[in-house]
Amino acid sequence: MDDTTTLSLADPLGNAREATAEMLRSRDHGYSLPQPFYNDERLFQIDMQEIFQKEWLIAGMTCEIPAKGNFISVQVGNSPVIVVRGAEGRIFAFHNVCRHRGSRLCVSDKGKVAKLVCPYHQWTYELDGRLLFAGTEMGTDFSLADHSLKPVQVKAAGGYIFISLAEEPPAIDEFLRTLEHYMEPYDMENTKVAVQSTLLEKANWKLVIENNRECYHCGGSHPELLNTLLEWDDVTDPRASQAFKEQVAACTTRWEADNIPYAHASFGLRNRIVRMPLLAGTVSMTIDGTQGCKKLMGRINDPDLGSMRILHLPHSWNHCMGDHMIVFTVWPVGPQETLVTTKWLVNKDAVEGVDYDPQNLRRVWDATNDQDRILAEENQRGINSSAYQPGPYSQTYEFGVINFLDWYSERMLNNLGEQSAHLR
Ligand code: 3BY
Ligand code: FES
Ligand code: FE
Repeated sequence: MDDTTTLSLADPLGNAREATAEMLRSRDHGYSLPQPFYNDERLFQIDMQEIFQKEWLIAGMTCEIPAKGNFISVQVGNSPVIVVRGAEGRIFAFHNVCRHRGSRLCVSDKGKVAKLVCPYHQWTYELDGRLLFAGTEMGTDFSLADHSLKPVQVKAAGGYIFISLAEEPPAIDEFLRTLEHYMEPYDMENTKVAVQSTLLEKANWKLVIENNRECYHCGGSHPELLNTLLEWDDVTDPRASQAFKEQVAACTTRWEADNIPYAHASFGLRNRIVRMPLLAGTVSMTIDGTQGCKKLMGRINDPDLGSMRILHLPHSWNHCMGDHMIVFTVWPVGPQETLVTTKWLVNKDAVEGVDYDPQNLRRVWDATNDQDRILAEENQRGINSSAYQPGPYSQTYEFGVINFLDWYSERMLNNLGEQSAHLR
């Protein structure tokens, strides 16, 4: 059936789109958002359509699908997506939706298959998405070629796999080239996920990101993290002390000599990379600040690389140290429900129980994630009150939150504008 002949329901979100745009146009800059942005079902649907289905998202790491037939799957709002390694090392991404009657093809988070076989009636697809087999029951004029899996845009760089459900996603290549350069010392093809976690938080995804974008709350909540993390993201931070600036100068001289990228790189407000030292005398985000993995990553031979922080809006932050790296991704589930996945990566040749103890590796961020979960959930509970009104962010402590909301607001207004232009 031709798409153009399909009947469609009138856009049930029409009024909500207008109201959303208006609330963003009239919001108080530097203040938290009006309540519906954090708890309304329609606004959640609009976030999904205008942000998560249009942006590039980090589906996982290339080292998670090292061989032909390896796949990982993710859930972008209502849309399940599968990322699979095909022939000749190529990475493909597809909607995880069978072209017969729509069943999900891959039901697990990861695995290995020879072909993609639907569990419902066994339609069988090649790893490049072509339908190979639909039995003889479909009749003689059935066309296999017309029923390939629907592709999803995919790009890999620096060990990361980015997907986008948009037909024309935003430009990302310049950031990816830079990411590739910054990740070069890590030799990402020779890494592995040592351990991972999934945390369901009863809070809107924007509260999870807002919480991550500031360390105003760190002193009150994160004793384990503060054993090693210095909260300043840059020497330009007005709160940065002289001692910190001197530490940065000493570290960057060493990194420069080892050809380890560190300089601040920004791509609008969407992406940001910078390497910053950890607390003097510590080298890794472990409870005591010592290495969590004895074997360093890639070509790295100085364990003291601080932490390279990578921000990718709308949904990921990362810490790359000398011995391991941590990848965080945020997946909205509902207006007040969000999944946070954390992956700890180490050198592929590091031996569990000898070079690293996964329980030790994960301890700091397990504690931190759970503390942040509680903060986000309490934030959500208060915001749901009839008494909530947007409150002011600190310009010095919470500029990262202001930046995130500026980015979000700009994207939403831009995308909602496109929408109404189409309807006109
Ligand atoms: O991701 C981080 O390292 C920290 C945790 C809390 C604030 N954020 C910048
Ligand atoms: Fe997939 Fe029938 S729904 S084979
Ligand atoms: Fe936190």
